[in-house]
Amino acid sequence: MKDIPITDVRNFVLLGHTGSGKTQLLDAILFKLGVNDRLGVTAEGSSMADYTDEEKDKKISLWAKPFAATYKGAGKPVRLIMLDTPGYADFFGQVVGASAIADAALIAVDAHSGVQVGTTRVWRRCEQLGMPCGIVITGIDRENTDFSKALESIQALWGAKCVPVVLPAADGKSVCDVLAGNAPADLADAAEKSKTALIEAAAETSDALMEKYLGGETLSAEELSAGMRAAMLQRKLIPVFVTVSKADVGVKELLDGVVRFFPSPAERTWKDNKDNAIESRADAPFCAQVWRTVNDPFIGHLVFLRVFGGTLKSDSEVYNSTKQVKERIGALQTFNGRKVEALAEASAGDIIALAKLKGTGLNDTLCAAHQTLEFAPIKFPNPVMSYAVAAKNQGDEDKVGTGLHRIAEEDPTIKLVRNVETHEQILSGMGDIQLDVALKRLKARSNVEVALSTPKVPYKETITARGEGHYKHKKQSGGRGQYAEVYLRVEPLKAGETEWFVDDIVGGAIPSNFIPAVKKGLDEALLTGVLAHCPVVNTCVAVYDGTYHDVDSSEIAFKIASRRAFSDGMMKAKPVLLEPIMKITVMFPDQFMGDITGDLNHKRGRILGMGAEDGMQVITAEAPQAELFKYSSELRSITGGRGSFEMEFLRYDIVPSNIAQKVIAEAQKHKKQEED
Ligand SMILES: Nc1nc2c(ncn2[C@@H]2O[C@H](COP(=O)(O)OP(=O)(O)OP(=O)(O)O)[C@@H](O)[C@H]2O)c(=O)[nH]1
Ligand SMILES: [Mg+2]
Repeated sequence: MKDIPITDVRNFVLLGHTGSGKTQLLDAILFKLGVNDRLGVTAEGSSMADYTDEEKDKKISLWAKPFAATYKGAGKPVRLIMLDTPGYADFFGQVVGASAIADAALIAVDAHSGVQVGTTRVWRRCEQLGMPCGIVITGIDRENTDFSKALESIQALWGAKCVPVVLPAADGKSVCDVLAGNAPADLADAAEKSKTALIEAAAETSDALMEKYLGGETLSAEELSAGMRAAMLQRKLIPVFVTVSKADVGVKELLDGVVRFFPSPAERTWKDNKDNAIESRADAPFCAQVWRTVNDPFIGHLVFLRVFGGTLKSDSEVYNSTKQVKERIGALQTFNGRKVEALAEASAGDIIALAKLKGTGLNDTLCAAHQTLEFAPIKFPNPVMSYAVAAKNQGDEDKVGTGLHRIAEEDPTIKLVRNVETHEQILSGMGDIQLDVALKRLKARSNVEVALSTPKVPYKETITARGEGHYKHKKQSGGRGQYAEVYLRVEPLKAGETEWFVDDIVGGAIPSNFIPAVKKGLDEALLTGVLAHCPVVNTCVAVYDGTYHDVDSSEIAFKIASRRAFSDGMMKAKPVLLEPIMKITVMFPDQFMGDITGDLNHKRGRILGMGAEDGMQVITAEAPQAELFKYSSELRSITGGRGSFEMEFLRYDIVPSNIAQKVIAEAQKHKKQEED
């Protein structure tokens, strides 16, 4: 913004387990800063932040959303850019997007529940990003909660660098600033201890400050402030706040703390994909990245940008360096829930939305004309559960496809892919609630419904030995006949080899003009193996002999002969069925260890490693994909929502013979039904 220098901008993201009070806190802030004229309450559906019908219905946040306000509490105005994120595990993709572009994180911990799996997950994300963090303890007004206990459990996990900068009064109706030196008697000792820890953390950021501190001198307010900010930036200090949002307790002190401790966009170093630091000054060249896109039925395609450097003006032209196209920019908009405001310009730290861009999508970099810098794309998590989707009503297939593609465009953790091997349309995501929301959107927007089913496993086939194959195709029926004979050898492809076809014909036993037809026949044969009609992989075919007929041989005859010769060879080469094996990382509280390992054993899983990390048990294991399509909901029911997991493809492995027999019998039954 024009009148507020970058040093007075603070951009942070709210993170935490679901129900830890992030959105309620944001509503309290928006009310306090006059953005909303009443206090929105998430539980009552009146939140300014959780404003979509789906959010009101589910009473949780579903999207990462930016909010902007000006705070004048500390004298000069400070521009606050705040991002709310969902804590529910299915929507972790939103956390990944928002945290990738925020300057700092404020992690909410509910005093009643303490650190939960969702808290650990966001903590690990912050560690991975080197993100400066603060913590806000919420819910101390609930029965059987104790601020000191919550603080101790946080410090036990994340260390003494988590230092309270405010302390709640015994009645929970006010907080005191530990640096102000006016703590009531019952908090005086605790306040003094925190104050010393803060001063030491500040002093440790520079030799000059340390010397002064050790020499017994008092650090000036500016020195202390600069030191504390540097300590937070280096993740050596994690200021801890406490709020009772609905009662407006600690909210002002939190905002003062954000101004005092959190880095400005000029202090956080951002880099492009070539590791060059971005100049954040308002007069530096403009650069920004798209971290979220929305297909709004009324507004159309919207992109949300985080500005990292320079200034963007409305009605201007910029360069999309990712797609290498120019973009015409109209109005710059900020959203506070439904409330839209037009801005004349935006600079480092700002998050704005742009409508009607021609070719700009998620992760793209926009920059000033003649600039070529690009930001590394944000890496979103892989989907962990899949369904086969089909239109409920015949004739709706196209509408379902386009509608779901538009929904997947808005959420990078939802994917819609046609599996060419199983011929199914596969919808994948992070969990049942996310997919349920997506399908409700589809119904509301496109008025179509879908049927979901467990996807077919994309099995493959291969051989484990050598095999000789032969087929003579000979037909005489009235006019011109058909004739072709092929001899071939199949064997497992050697590791690292990619060339699967060998022409070993000598002396023109098969004339060279028919060799392409022979290869084509094999290409087709490799698409449907001999066991369960699955694609054949890692198999080398050498065609070494054959016969032909001057008149009756044709391309089609050689295609048929080579295809059948291949099947013959493959049958003799000890064929096996292969299935995809996934690697999963499961995180959960200790008490579920037995249930989770038992369940994994039951799923033909193999545990690769286990250990305690950040207060949670973490197991890495591999298991067949066939067993994992529903793991997201199964894990939720085992742990009552207190576990989370990630999944990635590892490799294809041989299916154990007892299971393979069932799959093969099923496939053959299916094929027979199709043929009948
Ligand atoms: N007693 C009490 N209740 C709170 C406090 N903060 C939030 N709540 C309530 O806790 C519930 C969850 O609060 P939200 O702010 O929606 O939680 P959230 O962290 O945004 O949850 P997700 O959006 O799912 O991640 C709501 O019913 C709030 O009214 C608090 O400090 N004290
Ligand atoms: Mg929320």
